[in-house]
Amino acid sequence: MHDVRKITVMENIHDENDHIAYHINEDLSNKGIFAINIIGAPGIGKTTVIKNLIANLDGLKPYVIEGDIESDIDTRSLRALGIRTFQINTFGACHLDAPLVHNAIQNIEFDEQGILFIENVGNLVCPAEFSIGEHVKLLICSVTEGGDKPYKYPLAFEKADIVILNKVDLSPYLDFDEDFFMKGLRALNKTAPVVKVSAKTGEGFKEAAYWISGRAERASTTR
Ligand SMILES: Nc1nc2c(ncn2[C@@H]2O[C@H](COP(=O)(O)OP(=O)(O)OP(=O)(O)O)[C@@H](O)[C@H]2O)c(=O)[nH]1
Ligand SMILES: [Mg+2]
Repeated sequence: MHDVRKITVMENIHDENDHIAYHINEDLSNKGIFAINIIGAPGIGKTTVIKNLIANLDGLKPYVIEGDIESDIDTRSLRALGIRTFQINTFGACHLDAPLVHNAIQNIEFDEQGILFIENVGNLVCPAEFSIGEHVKLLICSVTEGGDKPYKYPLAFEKADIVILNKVDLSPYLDFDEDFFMKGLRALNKTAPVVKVSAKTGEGFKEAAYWISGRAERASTTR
């Protein structure tokens, strides 16, 4: 009996969240903004990857929302590069949800069409459960965390539209089992491209940015 009630409450929370997320997506689409929900564990390289993607997005105006439990460290480092960045602090919550993103977006003036990167709170579990109005989910993994993550944290892998495998410059020093990783990923997700990158050397970012601009263009032509 208790279990039945719990499921009902969670369904209501998700329904309400998805309703708001739908309107965020509609609003951003109307403004010509393509939103990317960036998901990955703490320290996996989310902020560094965002900086590298922006550097490779020829001519597309970038905006960033930084989601953190506390602090504005990442926001300050992005602003120092001249990137328009807005901070959300969840003060305890382990993920962003649609109401939080909706509030933040109300205060952003999108003066040009472009790409909105939303760096979710560093966590491989909860962010995958909540849509925040994004057009695509970009999952960041790294050779430093081991090849077993798709087996242990399946939802994030199942829902990803693209997977970025970061820190490949460190591969020679590690025992990352890429075949095992790919097998686990493909059991959950047959289509998401996997792009290997290094934020240290810059390798792979042209390809990832090309995928983003292609999807953004497709989204704009289907409006
Ligand atoms: N060697 C190497 N280090 C990297 C790479 N990408 C990121 N790092 C380092 O990893 C650390 C964490 O990077 P961040 O971009 O701050 O990671 P994050 O996921 O945004 O971290 P949180 O916001 O705290 O969850 C930093 O010291 C980066 O310099 C990479 O490709 N290679
Ligand atoms: Mg960060």
